[in-house]
Amino acid sequence: MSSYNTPFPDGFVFGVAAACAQIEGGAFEDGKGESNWDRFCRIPGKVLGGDTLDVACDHYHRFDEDFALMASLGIQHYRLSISWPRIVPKGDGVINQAGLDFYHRLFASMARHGIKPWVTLFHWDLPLPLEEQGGWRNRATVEAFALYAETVVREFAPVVKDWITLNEIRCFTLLAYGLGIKAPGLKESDAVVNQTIHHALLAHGHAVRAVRRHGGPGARVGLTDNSDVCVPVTETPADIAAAKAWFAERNAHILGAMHSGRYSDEYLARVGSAAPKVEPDDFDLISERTDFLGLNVYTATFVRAGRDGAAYEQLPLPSEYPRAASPWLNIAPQSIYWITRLVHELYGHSAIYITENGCGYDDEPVVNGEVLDLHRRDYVRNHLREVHRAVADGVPVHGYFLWSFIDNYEWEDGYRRRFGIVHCDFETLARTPKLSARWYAEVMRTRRIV
Ligand code: GBH
Repeated sequence: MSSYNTPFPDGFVFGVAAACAQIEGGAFEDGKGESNWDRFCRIPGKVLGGDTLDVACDHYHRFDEDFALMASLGIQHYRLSISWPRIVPKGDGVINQAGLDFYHRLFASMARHGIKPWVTLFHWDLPLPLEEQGGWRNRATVEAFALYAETVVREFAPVVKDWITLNEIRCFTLLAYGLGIKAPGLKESDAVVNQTIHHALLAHGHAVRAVRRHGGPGARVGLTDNSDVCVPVTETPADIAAAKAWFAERNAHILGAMHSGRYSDEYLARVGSAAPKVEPDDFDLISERTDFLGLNVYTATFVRAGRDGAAYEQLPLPSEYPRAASPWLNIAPQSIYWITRLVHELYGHSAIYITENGCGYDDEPVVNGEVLDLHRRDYVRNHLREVHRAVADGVPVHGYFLWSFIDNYEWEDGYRRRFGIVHCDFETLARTPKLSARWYAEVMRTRRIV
């Protein structure tokens, strides 16, 4: 039983998240190489308004100010990512010392402000030369990533303890090479897409090994997945069983493969001749033990018990179902309860972190120095209540990172779509904490849903 206003357990982590390409800017500074996204955003029609990542929130030059703002809100945990093209500009073995120096300054500033880093090694920005050699379609990218991961983990092991290997495999494989929405914007066959996913899983395994070998005492590592999430229409055994069957099937190629050390027979039968090519020992790497699982949760599909022996029935969402400005973002707070519970039941994880949860809107003006984003306050509050319920039910959810700290470059939606709890004026680059930031500060301070 969850009484929503009891405190979260000691040790439960509250934080905020962002990613390098989306906030840093400084896209060509200090030796940074061009990335797949630096190129993609310049192809007419690919990104709303032709927005580029060149300046973004200018976090590259303003991180000290940003960490001071975080500290003033009581934020003690920040999930960020490191830019591969800053560290290895050409994707080969040549390291850019100025890139490493930048992150040393950044981590030092975080330490001064009492903020703990949770570092993602890859959040979609790939050195362009690797993209030009096939990107994630090419197994050589896996080797290049292994080298990069090892370099970064070795370098920052003294100051970073919590590592996330990759962010959202689906987004830089299926959406990038299959649906063509994200860089490099291709529409390849299912076979090619499945191969990119296999390569991503291998890259994940290499990063796990890099942390084991070079992370030092206390280092931990996990994947951040954007699993397909479902909610049982009623919380009855029949609908819950249907949700579980749907979840296992829809996540067979990533979470299923990682946790069982093979592609399941059902998955292989489903993809048929589009199955990925697997080399001997691949699954030793893919199924390396991790310390936690990160989950990004935004939206859900409703599922109920199937008729005539079907394992489930997936319901279409009616047009009137509540959603954020992002058309894909249907607001179903129970999603966060069900994903954590199903992941725990299916794969036996003992530590789960919500590494992203949040909502994007277009019209959030600053009026008299304030942004009254009650819609976001409600979104986060309703999701946190479901996290609280999961914790009360014994699901090992150990933390929650709100996406995002600040309005930023929302990939193909450019700067129009705002996910931040801090408003960014993209003309003046002025920061204004929104009402949701003040509200979340109070949650973090009291460790209760206020
Ligand atoms: C996350 O992705 C990212 O990690 C983060 O960088 C991003 O800013 C944030 O969320 C907000 O979007 O196939 O057309 O229906 C979110 C995950 C976004 C995945 C939209 C699926 C659906 C596109 N998703 N997407 S579509």
